[in-house]
Amino acid sequence: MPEVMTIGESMVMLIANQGKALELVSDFSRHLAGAESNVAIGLARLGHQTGWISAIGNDPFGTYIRNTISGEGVDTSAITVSLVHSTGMLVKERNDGGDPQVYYYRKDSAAANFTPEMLQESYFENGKILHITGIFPALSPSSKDALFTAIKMAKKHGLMISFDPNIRLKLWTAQEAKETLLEIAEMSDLILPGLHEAELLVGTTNWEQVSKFFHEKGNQFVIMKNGADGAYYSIRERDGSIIEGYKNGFKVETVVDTVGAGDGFAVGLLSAMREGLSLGEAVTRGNAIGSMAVMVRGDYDGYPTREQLEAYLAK
Ligand code: KDG
Repeated sequence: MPEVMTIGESMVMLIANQGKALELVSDFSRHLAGAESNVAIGLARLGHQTGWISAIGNDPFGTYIRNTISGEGVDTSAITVSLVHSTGMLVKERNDGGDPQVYYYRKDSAAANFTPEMLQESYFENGKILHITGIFPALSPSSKDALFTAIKMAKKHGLMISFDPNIRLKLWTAQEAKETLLEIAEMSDLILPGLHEAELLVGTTNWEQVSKFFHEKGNQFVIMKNGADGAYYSIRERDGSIIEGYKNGFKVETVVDTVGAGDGFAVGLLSAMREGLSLGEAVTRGNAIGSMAVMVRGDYDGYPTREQLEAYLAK
């Protein structure tokens, strides 16, 4: 049974091979996208046992997604195959060095029709961490219900809840996002917003105010990602004392595509925490894998194996 599990939607991602307006592009490469499966894949590459809970369509893209994720060593036994709804899709423009525009074709997808009844509580029995993001609850009322049910099941079995808000304003309004994500934050042990996400959720990027806000909501660990520059971190100990710090980011010569960097950060952070490293060391590993992710085009193509990570850190 997996030690770290995630729940979310993965999609076939078509990335433009030509750097021009998407309506003029005729050549695309096929990849896999999905914040939560990115994290499961990254952790599996580092030797951790991971599982991905989701629904896919009974179609070739669904088969591609399942085969790719299980081929990376992630447990896919908790996937539901829908006979009614299709696998979602994402098209991404080519924008070298920047944040590319993405277009979703995922409304009413199999994952958007995921219901709480598709969860098996026994799957959480021997787990240690449930990693979730703010994307899945934005898909539909039933995926939101399922996410809340998964959190409750995981908490019942003592799993740590790790929460990346991953705000996607193409899926819901800022107000809807804020309301739901703050509810999820209250149920989480660890929260890792980016700077802009902290601003939307807390109304400020002031680190002291952000960490205080989430500690008061019950988060033991608060990490605020500051993009290529690094990340703040804070732990609230049982006696109420706070340990905090900042770790600088890694310098990258050429940024190819920033998508997947935040999930790479989560891979580094969670893997190191599972291996007993301090939170500061875990944040450094998060920064390292985040920087490896931006050097390549696919979301997770740059995530390292253990040997690659060690070689990168040694440089
Ligand atoms: O974090 C990377 C994701 O944004 C990307 O893989 C697509 O999951 C995705 C989404 O829903 O935006």
